[in-house]
Amino acid sequence: MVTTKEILKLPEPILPGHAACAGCSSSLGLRYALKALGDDVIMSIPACCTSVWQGPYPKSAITVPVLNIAFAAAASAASGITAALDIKGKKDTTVLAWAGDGGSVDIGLAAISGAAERNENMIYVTYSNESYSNTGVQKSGATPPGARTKTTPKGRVGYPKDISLIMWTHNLPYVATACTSYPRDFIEKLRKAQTMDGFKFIYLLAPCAIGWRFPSEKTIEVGKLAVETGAHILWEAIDGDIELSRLSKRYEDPSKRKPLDDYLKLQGRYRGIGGELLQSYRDYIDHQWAIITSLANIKKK
Ligand SMILES: Cc1ncc(C[n+]2csc(CCOP(=O)(O)OP(=O)(O)O)c2C)c(N)n1
Repeated sequence: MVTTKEILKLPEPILPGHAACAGCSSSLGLRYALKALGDDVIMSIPACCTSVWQGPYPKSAITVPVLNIAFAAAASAASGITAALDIKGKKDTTVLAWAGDGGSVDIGLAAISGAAERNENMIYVTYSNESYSNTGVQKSGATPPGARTKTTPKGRVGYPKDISLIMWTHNLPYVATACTSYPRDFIEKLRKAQTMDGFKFIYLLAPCAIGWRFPSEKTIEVGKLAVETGAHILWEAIDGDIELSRLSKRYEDPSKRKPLDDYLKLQGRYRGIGGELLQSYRDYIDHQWAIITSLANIKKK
C-alpha cells in the first residue's frame, strides 16, 4: 500500500504559479494522478477548469505533454493519441484523459462511450465538481439533488446521471470511484489501472470551493464528509466485479454514517434549500447504496 511519505517524496508534476482558485481540488487531484502515473504520460484535456488553471498557451503548469481539445472531445483525442503511440510502437506511455463532469457526463458522453466500447487503451478520469464550474457554475448532469447552481437557483430537481455505472455497463477492465480527500485510495486505483490494457475509468469527486460555496481551507474536510456521510460511495470493479472500497465498506451500515446535514451545512449551495429537495438527496443516496451493494453481489463466473 502506498504511504503518505512515499507520495510526498514523488516529484511534483504541477509547477508553481498556476491559475487554480484557492482550495481547488481538481489541481490537487491531477497532482496526485501524475505522481501516481509517473512522467511518461500524455494528456488529453477538454475545455474545463483544468484547461484554464494550467496557464495560458504557450505556457503550462503541467509537466507532461497536454493536448487541449474541444469540450466534447477528450476521449476521441485520447483515442487518437493511443493510435499514434501504437504506430510508433510506444507501449509504455500512459494516455490520460482528464475531463470535468460536464465534459464527461453531458457533452462528451458519446465520445467516451465510443472509446470505451472500442476498449481504447487509456485511463479516463472524470474529476467532478458536480457543475460547469469554470463558466460560472451551471448545473451539469452530475449535479446532486437540491444543489443550487446558476441554472438551478432554487435547487436541482431530480436525480443526476451516474456515469460510473454507465461506464460499468460497457464491460471495462476497470471502473472506480475516488475522492480528492483520499489520495492514497486514488493513487492505488490509478496504479492498478495503469497495469491494465484497455479503457479504464475513474470518477473522482473534486469539491469546488467556489461552486459549492465553502471556505477554501475546507476542501479536504468537505470531500471526507462526502464519503463519511455515504453521499459519495467509493468502489471499484475489476473486469466487471464491483467491490466496495475499504473506506466505504464501513458506511454500508447506514447507522455508521455521519448525518448528511454535516456535509450539507458546510456548503452554501444548500443554504435555504427546502426539505423536500434535501429529502430527495437522501433518497437518492439510499438508492445508490442499494444499487451498488446489489451489483457487488453479482460475480462473474
Ligand atoms: C461546444 C462548447 N460549448 C460550450 C463551451 C463553453 N464551456 C467551456 S468549459 C465549459 C464547462 C465545463 O464544465 P466541466 O466539464 O464540468 O468542467 P469544469 O469547468 O467544472 O472544470 C463550458 C460550458 C465550449 N467550450 N464548447
